[in-house]
Amino acid sequence: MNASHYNILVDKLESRGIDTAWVIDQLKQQHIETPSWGYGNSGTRFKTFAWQGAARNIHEKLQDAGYIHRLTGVAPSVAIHIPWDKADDYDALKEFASQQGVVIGAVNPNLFQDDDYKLGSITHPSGAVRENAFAHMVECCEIMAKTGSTLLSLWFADGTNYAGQDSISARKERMESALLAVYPHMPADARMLIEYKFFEPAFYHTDLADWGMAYATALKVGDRAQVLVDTGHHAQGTNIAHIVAFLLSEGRLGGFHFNARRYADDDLIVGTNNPQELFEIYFELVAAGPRSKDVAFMIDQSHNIEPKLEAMLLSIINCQIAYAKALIVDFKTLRERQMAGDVLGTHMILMDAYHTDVRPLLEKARQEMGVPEDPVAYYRGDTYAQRVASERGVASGAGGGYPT
Ligand code: PSV
Ligand code: MN
Repeated sequence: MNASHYNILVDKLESRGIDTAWVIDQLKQQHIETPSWGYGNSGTRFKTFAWQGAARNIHEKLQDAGYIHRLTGVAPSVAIHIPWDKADDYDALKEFASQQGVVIGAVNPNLFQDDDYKLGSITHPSGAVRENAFAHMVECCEIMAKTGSTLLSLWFADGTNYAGQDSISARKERMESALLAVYPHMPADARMLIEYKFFEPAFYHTDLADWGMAYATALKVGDRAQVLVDTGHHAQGTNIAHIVAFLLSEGRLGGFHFNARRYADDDLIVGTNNPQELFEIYFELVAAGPRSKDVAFMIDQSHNIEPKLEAMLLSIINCQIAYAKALIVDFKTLRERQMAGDVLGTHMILMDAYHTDVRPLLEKARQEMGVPEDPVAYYRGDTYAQRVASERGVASGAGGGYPT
């Protein structure tokens, strides 16, 4: 760590009344969950390029996740997707995860890959298909209990392709009644996260197309039902920070799926083409204070041409940078200028934090956590990736995730 860079930054922050020790402490407590499917091969509908060393099963995914956590200190949990990550013995899986230094995080039922789900899952016109989808969600609640997970993370590919294909209002009612029925199956302390997406794979309407629909549904389902914001699931130009502020104020922001997008649900490395948007989101989270304490921060990305472990590291680091910038906002002066109606003065306070190089703060936090100060440099100098490449070779299938 460059001590003079760090000291100059600390002086600047302290002169504005920002407590650097508090900032470092917050950075050490940051928690970013990585997705099991980000460690396996995945691709687009055109091609999946197999990656040498990509994890082939849940054990290898947990092993990789453990490595990422050792390098960053802030990624101690892993989201799983069922049946991609199905195990015979969940006690053993939990134990294996803990040996890797991680825990099982959100459980994601897969309600989109079976042939039966062509016309939907819990909103399907056929009661028999709806029953199967419901049973799968209950199975996931049981897996939560066995693995110690407290998050049931729900995303539905349900929707229609053509006007008139099915009754939109009937589907809405099917959705609500299924979620109401699943809710009591969750472990007592668990939360249901309801994710929305405005299109894809359905192209006329999606049953939960936006945050408002997910929010209205959560209100009906119960106190522990909340909205999950996937940053790739909005139309161009949507102000995600506003959605975040609104849901936080309502106590219904359950969590995030972070990724970057330019066109559709691109699932690219977090913060690569939207660093300011990511900062604005973190600013709202910090501004909300204790109201954001239970928000689950998860990454949901799929790597097609990029090295998976390095991609995951970059996403985590970009979340750390955005958070650090939000933590150093001079909130006191900001509030004063807001009250004075100083339109550009307020904006400049925010942008000053955004333009600050916060990397010395992160280096300090990493030093105190006992992890490499520069995780990417460490990874590049380490043999882990080569070792797993030679041990695992090239998986023939998608390894859990997306079809080849
Ligand atoms: C859908 O696009 C999604 O964002 C959901 O979260 C799924 O669970 C995930 O991607 C993986 O397919
Ligand atoms: Mn998602």
